[in-house]
Amino acid sequence: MTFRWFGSTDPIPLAHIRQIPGVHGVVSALYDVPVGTAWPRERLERLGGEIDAAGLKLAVVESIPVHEDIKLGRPTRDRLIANYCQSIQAMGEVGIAVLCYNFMPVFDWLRTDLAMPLPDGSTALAYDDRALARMDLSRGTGDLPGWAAAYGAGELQALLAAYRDVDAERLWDHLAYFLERVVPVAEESGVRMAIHPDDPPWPIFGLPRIICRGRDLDRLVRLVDRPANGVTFCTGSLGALPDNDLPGMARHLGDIGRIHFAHCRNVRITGERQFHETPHPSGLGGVNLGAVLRALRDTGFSGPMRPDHGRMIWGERGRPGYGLYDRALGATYLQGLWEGLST
Ligand code: DNO
Repeated sequence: MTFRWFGSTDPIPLAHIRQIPGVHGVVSALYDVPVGTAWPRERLERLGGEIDAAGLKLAVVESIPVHEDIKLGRPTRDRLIANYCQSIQAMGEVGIAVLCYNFMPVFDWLRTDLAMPLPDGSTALAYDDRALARMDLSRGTGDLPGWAAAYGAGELQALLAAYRDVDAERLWDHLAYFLERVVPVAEESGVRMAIHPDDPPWPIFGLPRIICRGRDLDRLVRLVDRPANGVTFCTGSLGALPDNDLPGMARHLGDIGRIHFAHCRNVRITGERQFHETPHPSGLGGVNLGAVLRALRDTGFSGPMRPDHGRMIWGERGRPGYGLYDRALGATYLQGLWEGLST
């Protein structure tokens, strides 16, 4: 079992993560290396050393962000892909076996409400496509909830304009171009690539999103049909689409050995392109985590797993979705399920 840690700026110290029963691995990244630059091996070593000193192990890098020029297929992509390969080689040298990344244009995961009150007095992340339509992008990403806000107004408008020429099929071409070059390097370096599904799993702001459904994950693994080209099975992202049969998808991808990382959380769909996050247990949301874990176990999954977003409970304040308490409850719940399946 692993737990995400945002490095020295994370309000949760490694010492607290160490006290969550059964959590031995940490999922982290070098957050201050500019996107597109190769990650220095010494920096990764230092991060790994800090985590080792806390009695844990750096198990997964999440993420090395993919530069927009690669997703746009611009001529600069070759240099950027070479840098990406260097970062993967550095991971291999330091002994980190899994890389979680995504191929979402401009925005990573996105919510329209970071603190939706639930009846029990906790708050959760929520998404509603109608609220998204009211969001104002004219001032850049500064006001948007969710992740490292990155673009000023002019820069964002220019990027959105550049994507007008990139529809879903072109984005697939650009993903294939990237993976054809990166997967062989990952394979040689002993690193498994695990693409994160798009979250939410549909186009936003007119930008294509292509990793949303079972058939997309199938197409992804076939783009470069090598064991190192796999997925992060994120139950929350995929679970926001009612026609995604998560246990079936997990079974299929697990059978062919392409699930390299599992993100486990739960969501409740409340309308068309509208959902909110819930506590992890199956009975409290729309995702049957018991059935997903059963599929993972039946197909021999042995990779890292982490509890994904939690609610804010017990008065905790912190990084939306990434508080300590509810994720720790998730970690123990998931281990209970797993133990139940193993006995
Ligand atoms: C959200 C995360 C994502 C994920 C990236 C992977 O909480 O699961 O931001 O880290 O999409 O590249």
